Amino acid sequence: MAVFGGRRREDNPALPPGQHLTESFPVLSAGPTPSMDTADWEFFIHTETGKTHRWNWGQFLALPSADITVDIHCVTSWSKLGTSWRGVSLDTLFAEVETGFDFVMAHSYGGYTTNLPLEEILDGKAWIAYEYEGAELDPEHGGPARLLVPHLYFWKSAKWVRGLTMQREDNPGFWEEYGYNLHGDPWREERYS
Ligand SMILES: Nc1nc2c(c(=O)[nH]1)N[C@H]1C(S)=C(S)[C@@H](COP(=O)(O)O)O[C@H]1N2
Ligand SMILES: [Mo]
Repeated sequence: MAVFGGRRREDNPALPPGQHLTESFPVLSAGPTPSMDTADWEFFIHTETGKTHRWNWGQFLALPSADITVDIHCVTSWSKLGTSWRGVSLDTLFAEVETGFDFVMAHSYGGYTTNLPLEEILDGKAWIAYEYEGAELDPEHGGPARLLVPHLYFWKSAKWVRGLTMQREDNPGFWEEYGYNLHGDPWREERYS
């Protein structure tokens, strides 16, 4: 019997524990895909002082953008390596935001929410992505724009993102209320609470 060289796919060092590779791009949505006209789109960051920073689609696209190539990891165990996106860094969006709160709740058109520590979305770790593989982001994958937080399980990457509300405590979002982990680091297998 021939012994083949090379690694078993599941031994790939880019794969977090318990994950397997997929070449396809599965769609995971808890509800219907909202139909969003970019003319009505806006993104907000709301802070504890009552101040709301807002960007409409034109203002958002005028911000400096970045090309990002990252691996993504869904808690249902698929991982997809080397996905490429264009988006606006959360560092850019937070540049003029003053807050003393350490957590955010991400809100999506359609009602989905997910909670994140502020430090997990700053310093080059998260983007609002609006292109995937060089084309505008498909609505079923979160277009016109989605949160992209690739170092955490992909449920944290809110599709159809609408804004972020600063919160004092790490209150749970949609899946976290159902028992998903508050933090969601795939390398530590923080799947459930
Ligand atoms: N608004 C919204 N965002 C969401 C979800 C959702 O149901 N609604 N599902 C999450 C989950 S569980 C995953 S794995 C990814 C899936 O993104 P994809 O459908 O582009 O693969 O989106 C995340 N963001
Ligand atoms: Mo997921």
